[in-house]
Amino acid sequence: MIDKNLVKGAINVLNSNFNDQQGFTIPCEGLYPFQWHWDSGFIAIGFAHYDSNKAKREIEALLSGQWANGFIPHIVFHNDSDTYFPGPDYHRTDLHPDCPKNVKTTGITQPPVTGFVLKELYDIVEDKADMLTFIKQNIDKIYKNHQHFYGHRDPYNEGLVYIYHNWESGTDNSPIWDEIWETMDPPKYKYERKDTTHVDAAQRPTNREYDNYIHLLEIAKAYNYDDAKIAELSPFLVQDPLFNAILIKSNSALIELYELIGGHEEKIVTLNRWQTKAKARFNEKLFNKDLKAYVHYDLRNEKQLSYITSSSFTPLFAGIPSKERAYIMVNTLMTKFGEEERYLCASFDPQSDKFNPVKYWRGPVWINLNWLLFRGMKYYNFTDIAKRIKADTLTLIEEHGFYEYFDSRKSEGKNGAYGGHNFSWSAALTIDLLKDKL
Ligand code: 9WN
Repeated sequence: MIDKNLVKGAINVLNSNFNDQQGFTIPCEGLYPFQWHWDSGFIAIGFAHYDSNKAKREIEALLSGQWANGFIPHIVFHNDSDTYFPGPDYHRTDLHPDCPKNVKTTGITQPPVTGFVLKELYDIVEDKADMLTFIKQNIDKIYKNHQHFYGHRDPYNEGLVYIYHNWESGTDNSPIWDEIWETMDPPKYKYERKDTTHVDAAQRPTNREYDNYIHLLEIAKAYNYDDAKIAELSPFLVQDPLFNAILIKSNSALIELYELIGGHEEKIVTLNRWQTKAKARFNEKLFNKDLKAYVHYDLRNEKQLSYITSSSFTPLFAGIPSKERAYIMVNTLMTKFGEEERYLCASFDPQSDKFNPVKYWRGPVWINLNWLLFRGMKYYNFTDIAKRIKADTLTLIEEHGFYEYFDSRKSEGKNGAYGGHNFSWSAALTIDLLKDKL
């Protein structure tokens, strides 16, 4: 039974965050006033359930920021706003010859959701022919994006791509990065943070952490956003299981969509080649047998970063582990994250002393991660766990509203919602979860 009020509330959030003139949706007013890459993908899924035109416009607006070399940036600055740092003038992507000429963007990316989102849009809408026309117009742009990843972000030709900034991971303030911050000693930059004017500083990264974030961007700018130079010299170079799982899932979606369209055999052969290599290396390099979960790999310092986060389980979403391994991982997840007095799923190992239940990506529950895990559990037939993730997610939204992140501790009750309010992907994915029959 679909809760009509919740759907109505979610639609209100999405519609009021949608910029009709420019055809994109902000993640949340004030705190995030531009178009963000992976946010837009999740947002389009929400739109597809009630307004396929907006879903298409959202993706088109994101792709209007694509670079000539295929790169899709993490923010597209369609508009001006002084409520966010670093804003449109900071990034200087004009230093790179391939940056778009008509719109400003950043020179970092985010988890490449657009491929699998196109397939979701096709599956959701009623007018399949219309959506397929849209997909035909845009699918090659996503293919080119994946080509760029494997050509420029995989220095050892392993089938695994790196990220060079924590903001590329989407899980920006995860304790995973702490070991890397210890290898860096950035200057104390002078800039004015805006995020802590919108949200309690206790729920956001520290100033010293922000110095690291800015330092990595300064390095990229100093090398004119040249991938080869960044790969050689950036202190942050990580193969992230969430990022790579999303890329692999998007590869699968592109294969299915090209098959549906017909006549793209060469691309399908290439995509299958990428997939075989990527999945094999992923299983070999990113699984940690002692922790019984996938972990991040620090390519700069050549070592696994041995922590368990909610990202550790997202390979389920992309069908990467064998059934046996999936069973082992799910056992890890339920032992560490799944106790009765906790909502699924904390973003960081609740048994670790680095766990912080209120701070941005260091512990709270995020709705997009829950959605990925829900889908992963469903795919591997862990039906009861999938149902629990769905129920926990909807309870959090019902109790608090469409916040950005939530406390995993049930004992926090009414106090346990943090970050931005009327947050777009929380609304969009609530609609999708409510429509799911499970
Ligand atoms: C930096 C927009 C984005 C999300 C990220 C989330 C947060 C930005 C920030 O907000 O990151 O990109 O300023 O903190 O961590 O996942 O895409 O919602």
